Amino acid sequence: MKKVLSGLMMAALPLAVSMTWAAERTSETNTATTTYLQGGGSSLAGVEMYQSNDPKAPPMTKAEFDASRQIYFDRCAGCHGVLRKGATGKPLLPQDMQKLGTETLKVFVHYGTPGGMPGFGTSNELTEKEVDLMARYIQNTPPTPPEWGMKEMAASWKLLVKPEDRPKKQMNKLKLDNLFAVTLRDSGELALIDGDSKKIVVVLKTGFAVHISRISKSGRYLYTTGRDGLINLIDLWMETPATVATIRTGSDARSIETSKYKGFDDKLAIAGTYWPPAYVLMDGPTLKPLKIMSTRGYTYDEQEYHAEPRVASIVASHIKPEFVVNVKETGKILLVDYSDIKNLKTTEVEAERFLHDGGWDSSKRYFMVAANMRNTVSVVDTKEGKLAANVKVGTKPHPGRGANWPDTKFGPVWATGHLGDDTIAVIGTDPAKHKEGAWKVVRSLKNHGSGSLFVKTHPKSKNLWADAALNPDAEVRQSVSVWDLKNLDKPAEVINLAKLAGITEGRVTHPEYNKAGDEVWFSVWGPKNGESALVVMDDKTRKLKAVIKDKRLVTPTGKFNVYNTQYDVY
Ligand code: DHE
Repeated sequence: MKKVLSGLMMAALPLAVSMTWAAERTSETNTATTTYLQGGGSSLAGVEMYQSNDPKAPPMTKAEFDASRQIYFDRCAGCHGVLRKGATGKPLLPQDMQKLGTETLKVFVHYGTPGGMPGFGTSNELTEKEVDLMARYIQNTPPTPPEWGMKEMAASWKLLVKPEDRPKKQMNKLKLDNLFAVTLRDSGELALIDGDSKKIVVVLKTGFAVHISRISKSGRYLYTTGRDGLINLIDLWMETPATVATIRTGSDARSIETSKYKGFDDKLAIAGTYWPPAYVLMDGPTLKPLKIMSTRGYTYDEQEYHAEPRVASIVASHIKPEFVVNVKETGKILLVDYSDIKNLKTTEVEAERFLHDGGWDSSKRYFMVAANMRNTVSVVDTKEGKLAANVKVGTKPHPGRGANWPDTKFGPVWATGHLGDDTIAVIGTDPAKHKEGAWKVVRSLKNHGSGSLFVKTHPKSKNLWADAALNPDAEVRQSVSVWDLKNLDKPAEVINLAKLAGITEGRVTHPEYNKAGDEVWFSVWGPKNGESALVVMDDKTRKLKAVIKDKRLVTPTGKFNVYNTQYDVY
């Protein structure tokens, strides 16, 4: 904390110098990354919380406090944490903020910091009045959002169609394993699109700033989570697929998964929450909440207590009855054995702090997860239940679920792109037959820019695709790179997909293959009130195959092909 404060103090003096310095040094990529980390904003903004009356803090009226709270949860909580204890951003504890004082804090909020905080005043995201509000707000005690226990969860649970009232067989003619679930982020909806005809089957209402979808082991049920913790369970067998159950698992959430070990097909679901920091095990076909486990605890390294270690990615093992639960701030990976949830056994693996997203290696024994603020990919050996390696990669790795292929030189490999640089790190994943390259970066490919969110390939494909969706340059963020996996020494071909879709605004993101592995779909993620599209590329020829445009496709981002998600094909 001392270090943080002295850093802040140094930057604050003299004020005029610091103002120009901060403005000049805040790089555009940093800003884009920070904006991304703020994401859809926290759904906590609307939750009732109580104002403190710390006599040392500058006074605020209730209206001012409520307005600031809303701004804080929309724009700041993603990085600084709900309780302001720090996450990817610095801690903002009232006693330290009071030492800096309102005028200095206004400079930080207005101009940003060299560490990557955007200038909220210079970018016109906040007015002068709002900057002043925020400078005062962070000197006040952080209000604590309400907890969310079994009582609240059970009260929010809606079983809309009981299992016994659901179809006994598939009632529609859809080719379910080539269906795509597409996140329509800003409308809080999910579009189900037929992968063959490219037609929208249905658009379903989901949670706020809906985030990801996962498929049950049988491929019948689709689960999706909103950032407000609302889970929708969708039955794909109904005449028109529809939501059959919902539940609020918390007030801020990102992850959902279902049991995939044999004998547990469609049995259990698990959701992770940012607030309260926890995961909950649910009955798969109904979403009835069964058990809530808090993730509050001590950081793996310094053994300091952390009050809000958020649950980031969760994956289901295919080789054991286990969920792999990644706890961001404490840097712990929990292997949760769900075979007996009354006597829950959990293996706690020390990995690295700031765990975020990740996926399986091709053998599905090793889970590879980005600890983005530590420039590391942590590898867990789920067979042995221990850390296999912490691999140093580039700046802020962000793989999505990553990409696996048999490399011509290094055998099985897995790759991640980076938010903070323009490289793709290729890591060897076969310690048995390719020991030399195992858990090392064996290749570093050059992407067409920094700000990559997702990479993807398919076992049937000879291509690797990467986006650069957060790049500040429009041409770069609207383009993708594609490499020939048989000749990775050859530079990538760069294709502007937004142009192919005839869209001028927006970013291109999240490659996802169809079941056959001969098409790759990208989202052209336009503004909420503007035009968006999905672009389907012929994977073999790398030529445009289709553009899907529809008024209902509002801000499409993630796409989840049923078969590939069901079997973790990537
Ligand atoms: Fe995501 C996955 C968290 C912003 C699109 N995102 C994930 C996962 C986590 C996460 C923990 C892994 C889930 C899992 O596998 O169980 N995302 C966060 C954030 O905390 C963050 C940075 C800020 C926020 O406030 O939400 C954030 N994410 C975004 C976006 O802005 C993106 C680009 C657009 C959107 O729809 O919101 C976005 N995140 C995605 C997608 C995945 C994802 C498409 C799934 C990737 C996959 O292929 O599995």
